[in-house]
Amino acid sequence: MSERSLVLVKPDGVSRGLVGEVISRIERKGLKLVALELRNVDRSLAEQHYAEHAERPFFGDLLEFITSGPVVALVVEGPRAAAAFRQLAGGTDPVEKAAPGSIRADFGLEVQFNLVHGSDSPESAEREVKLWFPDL
Ligand code: DAT
Ligand code: MG
Repeated sequence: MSERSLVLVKPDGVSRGLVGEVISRIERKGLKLVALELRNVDRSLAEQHYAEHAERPFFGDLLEFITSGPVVALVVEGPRAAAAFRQLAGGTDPVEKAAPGSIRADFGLEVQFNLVHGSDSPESAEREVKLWFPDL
């Protein structure tokens, strides 16, 4: 059974020139690319994307960051796509949680600048793919 997931290379990943690195890892894992776009994120999309964090103390900084420069948004597809990309990404904190060899562990230092986003479940993926790529 195939599944889709939303992936973002966040502004830090784009500005550091890690787009190719992330896409390469997705392809080598065996996930298929079904959408790919460089895009600027407006406040409304950022708020909807991170709605689950609206009450968190870091929400303002998170919105500021995700709208600070272009992101690369992708939809990937394959068996257990959401979990598979989360494995490639590593845990949220690049130092304390991300496993060695993951994207966040290999390239990140701080939780706010952890380079990539991946939907955290098939249900989140469905919501996020619709939000970012309504015509897909
Ligand atoms: P993930 O991106 O691994 O799904 P999340 O959904 O809990 O993590 O949080 C979304 C993003 O918010 C995360 O990638 C970075 C930021 N963030 C999370 N916890 C934070 C914290 N304690 N301080 C600052 N930023 C945080
Ligand atoms: Mg999350």
